[in-house]
Amino acid sequence: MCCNQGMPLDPRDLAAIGSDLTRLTNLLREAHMQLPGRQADDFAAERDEILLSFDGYLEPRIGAPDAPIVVAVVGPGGVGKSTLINSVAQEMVAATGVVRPTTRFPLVFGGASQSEEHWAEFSDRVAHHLGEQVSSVLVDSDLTAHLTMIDTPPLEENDDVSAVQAVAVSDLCIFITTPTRYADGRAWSFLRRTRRRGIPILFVVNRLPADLELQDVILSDFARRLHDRELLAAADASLLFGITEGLIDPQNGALHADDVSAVRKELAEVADPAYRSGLVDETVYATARMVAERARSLTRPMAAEQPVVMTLMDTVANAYELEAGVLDIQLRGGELTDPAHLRDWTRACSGLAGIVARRAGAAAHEAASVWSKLPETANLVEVQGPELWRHGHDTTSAAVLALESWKSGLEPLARTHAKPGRLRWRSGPRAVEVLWRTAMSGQDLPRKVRRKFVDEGEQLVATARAELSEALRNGLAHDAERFTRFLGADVSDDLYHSIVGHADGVDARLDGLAAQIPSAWTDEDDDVEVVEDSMDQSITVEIGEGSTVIELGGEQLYRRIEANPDRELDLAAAADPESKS
Ligand SMILES: Nc1nc2c(ncn2[C@@H]2O[C@H](COP(=O)(O)OP(=O)(O)O)[C@@H](O)[C@H]2O)c(=O)[nH]1
Ligand SMILES: [Mg+2]
Repeated sequence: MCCNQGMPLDPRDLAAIGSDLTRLTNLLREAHMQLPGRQADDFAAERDEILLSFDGYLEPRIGAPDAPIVVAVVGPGGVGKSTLINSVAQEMVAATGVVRPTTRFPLVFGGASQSEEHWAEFSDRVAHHLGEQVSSVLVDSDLTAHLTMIDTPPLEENDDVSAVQAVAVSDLCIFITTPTRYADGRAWSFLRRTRRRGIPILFVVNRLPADLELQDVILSDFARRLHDRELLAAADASLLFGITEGLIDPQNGALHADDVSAVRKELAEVADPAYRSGLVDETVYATARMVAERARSLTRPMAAEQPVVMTLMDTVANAYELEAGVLDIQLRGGELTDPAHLRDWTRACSGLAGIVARRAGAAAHEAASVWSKLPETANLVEVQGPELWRHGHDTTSAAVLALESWKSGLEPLARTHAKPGRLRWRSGPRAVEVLWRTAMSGQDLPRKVRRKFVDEGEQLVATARAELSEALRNGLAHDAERFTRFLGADVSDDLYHSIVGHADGVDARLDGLAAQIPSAWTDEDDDVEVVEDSMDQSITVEIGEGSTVIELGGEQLYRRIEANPDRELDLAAAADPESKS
């Protein structure tokens, strides 16, 4: 099956894909939605899944293209995942059983002869992504020297986390099911997710009845369903692997090697160091395509929420600005401070802070009433309850701090406006006392004091008052932050433009390499060309020019299942109703 595979990718090309992806994923790590809620959660989940494709697979695989092939075995409970692994190994590697679930935690099955360095790196990565409860078994055989398999808990357990993570670190996925389980809707969302990972999926139907006609009916029906969901290149039963119900050897929990010869042969081929690069290139290529495509899709909701974020910010800014304007007018008219308070700074300060808090409360009420009517924030206002409708609990103390800091700036200010030699050091504090009262009361400096300052102290008072107004605004701004805190940190336009730019860059590089990738479909599936090769009695089916090759040879049917990496996928697809079963 290895002809038509093209030249393996040059290591420099692989490394170049790796550095393109490093730049893209580093940008992606900063991507987030600003509006809280379900969309933000979905966004974060999608972003993390894309990053997992890179951290869990692309980066280590590109770093070690010659490391053994990793195959994840996934499927519903009790369909024979563990049995398949034992059958491939012809050894009792994984416990099997009818009491479900027998496989509670992922199990990694590798070769004793694999390089220690590789095994250590791989075990670390698997433990990191699949959890510490992963166990591993090393078996010495020709197959496992270059092949690692991961047995996983049943799909319906643990919200499929183990299976998703196992697929995340693998080169190839074997999905196994049975005639009674294949139509089960539960698996579709998982398979769709697996497809979005960009990994080839090999479909196995275990425990088929011996009747060949019946087998064909079952396999054809499954193939049609898979094709309908774009999980299989064609509605063709020969693209699937069937295993006839056989006797299990109680010694090793395995079927006879002959019963699983097609699967074993396929695995031996993909793992063979001479041809391994075909699968590695293909999976790296498709996964990188998916990363670029999904990264680009993620920028859409980020960009789309910007006008909404802007409106929400404006609402808050306007409400608080209105109150700040009122404070300003009252400050100039000297109406902010009760003349009785002017005798004592502490009273004047706390009285003014109280006014700031009341104005903040009015602004909060206004902003909350607008936010409560907008779909993006209605829930938020409800969840936060009465808190958003009035000023924050620390607004008064924040205003006191702002006023104190204003007052402590008055003496240096007074000195900069003093006529030379007219403000002695000793009289500084005295000037401050006069100045804060003057600023708050809306009046002018007393005549005796005016003489000490340039411009009769007019500029000094104007500046002190402007700074007081600024302090009051700061008090309001502190309160307004309670609203803006709900919105995540600003996302710059640059971020999503950069993500799109880098995703396009990855695509452009992949376009240049597509000819070397056996399954890089460039056209729709109808472009099927059959190339006869009578010499070894095999038929090569080529889908699209220089692209997917499915080889059907002699009595043994070698089948290759490829996922089409070129479809548009976005968040809407991820939220497909079928996935909510
Ligand atoms: N007779 C027979 N039993 C099978 C076959 N495949 C699986 N089983 C049995 O089905 C049960 C579940 O298999 P297991 O491999 O543990 O399923 P898993 O949950 O998918 O790992 C075990 O008792 C197996 O021995 C088969 O082809 N023939
Ligand atoms: Mg099992």
